[in-house]
Amino acid sequence: MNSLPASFIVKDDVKRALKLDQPVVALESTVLTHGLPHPTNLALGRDMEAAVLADGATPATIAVLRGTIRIGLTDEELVEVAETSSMKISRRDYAAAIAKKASGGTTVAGTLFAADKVGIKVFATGGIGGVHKEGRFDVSTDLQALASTQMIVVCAGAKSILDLPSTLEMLETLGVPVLGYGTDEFPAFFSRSSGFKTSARVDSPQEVAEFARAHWEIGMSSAVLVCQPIAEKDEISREEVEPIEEQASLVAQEKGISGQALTPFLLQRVNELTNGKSMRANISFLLNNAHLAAQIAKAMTPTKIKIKAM
Ligand code: PSU
Ligand code: MN
Repeated sequence: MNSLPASFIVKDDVKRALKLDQPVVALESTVLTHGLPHPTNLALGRDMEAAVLADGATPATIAVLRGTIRIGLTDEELVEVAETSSMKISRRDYAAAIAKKASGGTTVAGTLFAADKVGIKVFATGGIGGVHKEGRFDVSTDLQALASTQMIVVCAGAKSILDLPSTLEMLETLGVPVLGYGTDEFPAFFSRSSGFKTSARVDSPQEVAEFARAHWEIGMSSAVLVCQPIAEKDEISREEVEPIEEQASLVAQEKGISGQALTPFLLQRVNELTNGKSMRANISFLLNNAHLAAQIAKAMTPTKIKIKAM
């Protein structure tokens, strides 16, 4: 952290925890700026931080505020992100945000970049981006970021609005291990099952930590993707959600929605068509993932290995 660029601001408690080798969990903020409406987004942001704290780790929500990259937010700053941020910031967008002194939520790829810069090793999100189904070539930079960042990423699978088999193939191509947490199956965001297999299975935070150490000790430079299925009580069955997702996808294509706007549009449309059920599901697994990430961060400390890039 010594040679951190001037545009980074690390919150004091995060700095201290990292210095003392205590568990820290990074949290993304695109889900706050583009995934959920106000004030649900603010409540979720606070609840995810509380979930991390409750399980013994320091939360570091990452966002860009008025041109500076923030690692860890005060409650006031969290309010600012939830109320006023406008940009969706992935890796290509940082410089634009800094130059314009703009604010925004960081995507999985954006958060991976900033968290890695300060030495955070565990990150919780809802679902990663991947290969889209609509129209021409649209592959989330999340996949490229996962291929090149040594981070444990806890998610509920890839967003089910995506082409899941192609997303899994891409993850394999890029050398990213996909672990099922307590399952052999790749979870599908709103549903516990997808019909596709993970590359390995783990059943405890300790097992995840052992896996990550083995992966990085031999010199692998990719992330370890931990996929925890949504809780049974909040699950939406594939039979129920798939036709709705197809409908949302058709509308997106009719309206010519593409690029960065596509994922937020699809998620919002699915939420309307499920009368808010998909948003409740989303919140449920985001919180569960924050809890699990904190437990994994604890299992990862003290950091026993020197983690080197390839
Ligand atoms: N998961 C959610 N809601 C979201 C996202 C994920 O439940 O809004 C965000 C993540 O930040 C992810 C991004 O990185 O959507 C992917 O966007 P794209 O497909 O444009 O790369
Ligand atoms: Mn895209």
